[in-house]
Amino acid sequence: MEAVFNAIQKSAKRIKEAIDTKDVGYSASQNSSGETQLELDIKCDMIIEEEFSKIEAVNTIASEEKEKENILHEDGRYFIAYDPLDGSSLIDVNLSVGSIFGIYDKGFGANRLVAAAYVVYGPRVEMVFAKDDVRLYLLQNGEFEFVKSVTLKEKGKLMAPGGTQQHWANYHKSMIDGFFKEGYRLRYSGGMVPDLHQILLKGGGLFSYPGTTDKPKGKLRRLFEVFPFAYVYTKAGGYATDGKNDILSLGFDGIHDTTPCFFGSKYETDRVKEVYSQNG
Ligand code: AHM
Ligand code: MG
Repeated sequence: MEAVFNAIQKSAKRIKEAIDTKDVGYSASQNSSGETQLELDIKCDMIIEEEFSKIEAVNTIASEEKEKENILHEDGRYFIAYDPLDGSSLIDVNLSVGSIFGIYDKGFGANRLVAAAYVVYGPRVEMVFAKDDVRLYLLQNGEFEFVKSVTLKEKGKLMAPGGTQQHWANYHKSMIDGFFKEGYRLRYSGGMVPDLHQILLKGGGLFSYPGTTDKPKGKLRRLFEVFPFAYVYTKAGGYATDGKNDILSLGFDGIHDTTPCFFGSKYETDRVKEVYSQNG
């Protein structure tokens, strides 16, 4: 695991360099969700693949930017699913983006997660690594330095409501309105990494990306995005649900499968489960 942790750190430093130096242009190819890939996405994907290729313990990788998984070392135990540059369309407007990693043992699946990590490329570069606990690191003078362990409070103050409101279910809208009436403050950038990072570091709240009339299974991908953050939030003392089930109990159909998802502290996620068990 130490080697995987180091490979993530090396990738993050190289990706930061790529973000700082590479011109952003559109490439001709599309990823498997049908979006035009930015050249930078592809570059970041290659960086991570290169770093994991050097680690014998990594059996297979699956990337949001690749249609299929890729076997690296048949005798390795770890299966790693990653989103190399989440929210990459935000680069154009100079908002924060991130990389997300789910580290699975001997095959993919939420119940096989043994660690998860993400990196935020913002005014500073920070990494959160969750295994037994959740640890925050800051990139300083070329090295990631441990800052502190992170835990969520029982109840927070921030609300990050994703998805197109026009397509929200009425009960979802009432639930979100209800939180705002209780005094929650809107904090939503459109990048799940900085949005979830903010809620985690400020002690709690709710990030949601529900199923909508146009996208009943949500937008966010289980293996690359949702399972890793569910692991981080759960280890930090919070919870992640698809509305009814614990995210960490879900299966998946295909590596690009998506799910509605809600991440937060206990108070807010209990409310989600209550509302969604009575509706939908
Ligand atoms: P991406 O992996 O293609 O960058 O998409 C994921 C991002 C998340 O960071 C964010 O929460 C979500 O897409 C926002 O999507 P939208 O603006 O389409 O609702
Ligand atoms: Mg993504």
